[in-house]
Amino acid sequence: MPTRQPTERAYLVGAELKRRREGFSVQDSLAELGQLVRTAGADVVGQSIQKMDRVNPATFIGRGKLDEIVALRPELAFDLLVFDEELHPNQQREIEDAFGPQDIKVLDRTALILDIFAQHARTKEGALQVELAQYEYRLPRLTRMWTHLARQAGGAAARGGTGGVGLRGPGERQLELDRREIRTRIAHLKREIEDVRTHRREYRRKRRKEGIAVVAIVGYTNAGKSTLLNTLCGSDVLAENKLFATLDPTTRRVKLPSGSEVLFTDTVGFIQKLPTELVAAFRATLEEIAEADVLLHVLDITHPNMREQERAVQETLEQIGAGGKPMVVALNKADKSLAIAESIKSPWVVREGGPENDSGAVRISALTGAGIGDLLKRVEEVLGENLVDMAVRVPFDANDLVALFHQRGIVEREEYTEKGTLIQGKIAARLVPQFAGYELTRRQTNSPG
Ligand SMILES: Nc1nc2c(ncn2[C@@H]2O[C@H](COP(=O)(O)OP(=O)(O)OP(=O)(O)O)[C@@H](O)[C@H]2O)c(=O)[nH]1
Ligand SMILES: [Mg+2]
Repeated sequence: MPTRQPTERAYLVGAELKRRREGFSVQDSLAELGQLVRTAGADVVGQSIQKMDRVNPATFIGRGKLDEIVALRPELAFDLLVFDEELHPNQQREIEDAFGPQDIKVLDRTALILDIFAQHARTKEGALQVELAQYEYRLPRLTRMWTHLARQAGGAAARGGTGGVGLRGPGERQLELDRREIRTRIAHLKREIEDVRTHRREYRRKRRKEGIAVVAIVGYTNAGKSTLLNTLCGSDVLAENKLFATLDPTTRRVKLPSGSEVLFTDTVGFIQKLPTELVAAFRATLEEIAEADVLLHVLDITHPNMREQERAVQETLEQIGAGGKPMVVALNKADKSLAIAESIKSPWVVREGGPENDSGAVRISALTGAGIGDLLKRVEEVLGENLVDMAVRVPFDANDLVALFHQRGIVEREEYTEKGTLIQGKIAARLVPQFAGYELTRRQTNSPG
């Protein structure tokens, strides 16, 4: 009978730098790291925080602190040492060496996230992107730990077994490949991902031509994005109380209150300290967000770090060039929030009902469906808000544009002239670029009819 590997034990390390950037406190960040560790399948057996002026270039934390942690090992019997910040490959090596001849896996936040991604990728696109990110991360880190542990995992790993936290995914194959081969593999992956991007771009072009608006659901991991998509369209996208439950984008058609249909996409959640290389590797997926018409930002108002999460999402959006997009904010988990309204003293939580404030945030429960009607109205407003009065002359060889105006806009006058079809009416500003070159007049309007 196959025996299950015992659950790996992890010890967490956080650093409190004097010149700390804004956002999560070290404690909150470590708590989140603990959740990542558990999602990856290991237990947390202890943690240390070191206050320091600057990073030690050799071992990241101070030598004395590291020795303290080494001394704790016999008692706590941890297999993993997980740092909340990205480690330089040399630091990782030095830390491993500090444990002498005993094996220890030294991971950082990035490696952990990649590990979870490797477990959760379901589609070819997701798998390709994770593999690329993992090779790029591991290439400069072919340390004793990797080589030794991969050898230990040996045949089992080669047959598809797991090397435990931090070694899942392509890492198991890594030993058989030298650096040069890895580089070849990276180049190959990049080409394949480029194909995915081209395909997605083509698909988006088609959608745009048909005038179908796209709403991208964005938000911190575990905010409730997939639950919301499920409630919106009665689907059953995997929604779990796990970090990064979703990796691959899912797109569904949803009817707005006015009857028009739009597409909602649910995709990978964000997290603080997401390294740029990881964001870059996920470009094909993230472009879906960057090219959406409207972003629907789902916030978990019951999370004590809601504000910090909101900011982390905003920063990532800026990083992928989606910072200035029109946005609707959904204040999610309202069903749970009243009970804890007092404890977190959030201004979002204490007021009841409908649109919440000037920014137009809407309180909802993705789980019970409360507030979803209001939310969709708000989405519709933002999507169609900026109707413009426009007159165009469409040549006969571009008749699909005439059809588009009829399908998506309000045609007030139509005439056939020698040079093409003359149309005057109202249409959503987001569709205007499609008529480039054929426009006669245009002005902003405030009334929808
Ligand atoms: N009480 C309550 N729980 C919710 C609500 N929405 C989502 N949840 C729970 O929150 C957890 C995360 O939900 P998901 O929909 O998987 O979150 P997500 O944003 O898709 O997360 P990732 O895919 O991991 O980024 C699940 O356990 C959901 O049941 C809500 O409105 N109320
Ligand atoms: Mg999800």
